[in-house]
This record gives sequence, structure tokens and C-alpha cells, in this order.
Amino acid sequence: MLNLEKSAAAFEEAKNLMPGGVNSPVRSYANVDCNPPFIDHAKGDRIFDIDGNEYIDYVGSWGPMVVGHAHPYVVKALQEAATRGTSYGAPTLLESELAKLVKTVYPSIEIIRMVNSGTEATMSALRLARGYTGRDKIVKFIGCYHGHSDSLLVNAGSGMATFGVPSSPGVTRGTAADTITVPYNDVAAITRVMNEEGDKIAAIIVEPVAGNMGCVPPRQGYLRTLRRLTEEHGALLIFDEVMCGFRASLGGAQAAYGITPDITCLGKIIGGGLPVAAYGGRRDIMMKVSPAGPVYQAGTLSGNPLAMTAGIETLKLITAEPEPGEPDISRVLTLKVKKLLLGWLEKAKEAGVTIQAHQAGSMFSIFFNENDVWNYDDSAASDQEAFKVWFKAMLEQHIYLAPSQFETLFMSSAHTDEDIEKTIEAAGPAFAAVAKMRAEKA
Ligand code: KE4
Repeated sequence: MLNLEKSAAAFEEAKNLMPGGVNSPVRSYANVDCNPPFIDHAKGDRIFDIDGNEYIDYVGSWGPMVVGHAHPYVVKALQEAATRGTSYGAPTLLESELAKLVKTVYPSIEIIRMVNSGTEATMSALRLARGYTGRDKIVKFIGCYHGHSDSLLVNAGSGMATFGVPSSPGVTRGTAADTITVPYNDVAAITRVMNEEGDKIAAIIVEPVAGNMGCVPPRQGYLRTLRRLTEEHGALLIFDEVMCGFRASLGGAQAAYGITPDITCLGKIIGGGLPVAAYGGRRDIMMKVSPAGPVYQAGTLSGNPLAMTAGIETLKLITAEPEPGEPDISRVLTLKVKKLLLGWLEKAKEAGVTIQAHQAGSMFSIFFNENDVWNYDDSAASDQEAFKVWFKAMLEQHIYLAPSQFETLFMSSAHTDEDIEKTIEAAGPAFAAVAKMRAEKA
């Protein structure tokens, strides 16, 4: 048994300080009925809790840590940057440097605005879409999560889905009325909505590779349908690539699937673990944003020099030209995930457990489901009890995974072949524990 005594005590104290003892719900481990390890530090693909337990980490802070924790180049650059001050609230060369780095990878982004969180990026993108089109309604997909702004907490996925709250208290009926939700990967549903309401729709916002119902890629041609429908009806297409950006491929889902959105939201990796997100896109749209245009948006710490520095160093690492004859980092990460999932599939089969294994580049997840998973309902129909047993058995073997069926796992360049092998081996007893639980219930 893992010794989590100090974490348990810390959690009890934290519960008297913060709601549920955490600053973001999914971290509470409420969905897997156990206490969360309190983290002391992390390095590379390893994370260490305050009880001295060491884990192989596939959460990676929910995506940002694509080059691993405490990468020496990132740490060194941050240490130097801190000596020049931590925030100015004034323009700096660093913001332009990160903007240029992002634009080289995302040619659809002609103009970009830095913000501090994915929530802020998507909230601002929707306000911009409404300001640009003069329309009020938006369309989002059930099971897709875009942060916690009111317009988007309507049938949200991620933590919301796990807690089974279809839409959060505090979101007004008026706000929810302007948000239309349809199932993901359902061409007929979105076509019907756009044919009926298209002239009132300011934007469709989508996770082009869903990551908040587990990892669920789009069906063949689905994103092209969204692009066609938005063009036909004069609505904007917003790709929320906060999670799948730099992961579905280096250029995100838009590069992987060859679809150009009007606005892209980014986050996580562009901050390298510090609070950075961004929204950007077509010049004619982005020039509506204050002070260039009338759509207001602002932020005290937007473009913060330390955050920009961490983002710049991280993007420089993942966009670096590989050695001649060597695959680029995206290819390396994709192959690492493939190796891990093939190993897990083998171990599941040996235990007589059927799983679905999904991957999009360096993001991935599995589902305890006899059938494939194409949308939120399919994901929710997976065996959540089996997931809990598997999750806890993996944690006991020092494999640190996302504590929810509706989350996604992340590979980094720091994950070694040896650690991937260890992760595969640990899945054997974990799937056996699932089979045992099912046999006892039968
Ligand atoms: P933040 O406001 O948490 O920085 O980003 C919101 C967001 C927007 N869009 C997508 C596609 C996202 O996945 C997220 C946030 N992702 C979750 C993980 N499912 C963050 C983890 C958490 O909520 O604690």
C-alpha cells in the first residue's frame, strides 16, 4: 500500500482552506474515491509527493509539460528572467517573440492575443465572434470542455461531466439560452441545427480533437463538415486547441486534419507550465479586439515576462530541427504513445478485459468499453467502476494517471523507453484487478 499519510493530513487541512481542498475540482480525486497525493516536486517524467513516493507522470499538469518537468533550459531561462523583474504591465519583446513562434506553427493565426488561461481564451474568442458577426448564439458540443466561462458551462465535459452536473448553478437561463449544444461527431445533428438556426449563430466552438470526454478524435470528414456549415451560414469556426494544440500534431488538429479555423484558442503548452493561453486568427477578425477595435478584452498579467519566457523556451524545444535522419519530436512522442497503448492492449487482452485505446499524437486515453467511443454518451457508458479499480491499481504501482475517465493522458519527450516499459508492466496487475472485481460482482 502506498504511504500517503502526509498527503491525507495535508488534504484535511486544505479542505478548511479551499473548496474541496483544491484549486481545481478534478485534482480532488473525488471521482476515484481516494485521497490525492500532495506533490512536492517533479523532474522529467517523474513526480514526487510529500510522503516521498515517486511516480511516472502521464498527467503532465494536464498537458503543458510536453518536454517534461523542470527542463533545464526552461528553468535556466526562468531564473534569469526573474532577476529582471516578474511583471511590468507593459509591452515587451518577449510577447512578440512568443507570438512569432506560435505563428510559425499556426499559419491560420495572423494576429494573436495572449491571455492567462484557456478559459479566458475561449471566453474572449466567443465575445469576439459575437462582436464580429453581430449574432448572439453559439454552438458547442456535449462533452467538450472549454473552461468555465458562463456561456460554455452548458453540458460541459471534463470535471463537470465527471460530477454529473449538466450545467452549473449560477449560469443564468438567459446565458444558457444563447448556447446550443449538440452531440460531438454527429453530422446530422449539427447540420440540422445550422439549417434551422444558422443565421443566428455567431460561432461553432469545438475541441477539434476532444480531450475532455477522454481522448476522442473527430470522425472522418467531421471537421470539414463544420467548416462547410459555418461558411454556408456566415458563422465563425473556433478551434479550441488549448489541449490538442501541439499534441494532435505540432500544428495541432488544424494541421493534422487540414482544416483552417477562423479563430484558434491555445493554452497549456504555449506557457510551458506557466499561466499562458491565447486566441488568434484572421487579421480582419482579430483587429476587432481592443484597442485596435471595439471588442473589449484586457488582463493585468497577460504576456507576463516569466510566462512568456517559459513558453518561448518550450516552443523552441519542440520546434527545433531534428538531427539529420532523426524523426521530429512530434513523431517521437506519437511512437512512444503507440508503444504504450499496444502494450496496454496486450495486457488487457491477457486479463480478459476489453478496452478501447484512443490516441491523437501525444495525447491518449483508454475506455473500459466493449464498443468504440465516438461521443460523450459513449464515454459515459464505459465501465467507470473498472476505471476506478484500474486507476488505483496503477497509482499503487507508482503510475500517475488522470483520476477521471473523462480526462486525457499526455506523453512527454522526457518519458524514457524504460519508463514506458514499466508502465506497460504495471497494467498487467491493474487489468487483473479489474477482471477480479468483475468476477466478484458477477
Ligand atoms: P484553463 O482555464 O483550465 O487553463 O483551460 C480551460 C480549457 C479550455 N479548453 C480545453 C480544451 C481544455 O481542456 C481546458 C482545460 N483542461 C482541463 C483538463 N481537462 C484542465 C484541468 C483542470 O480543469 O484542472
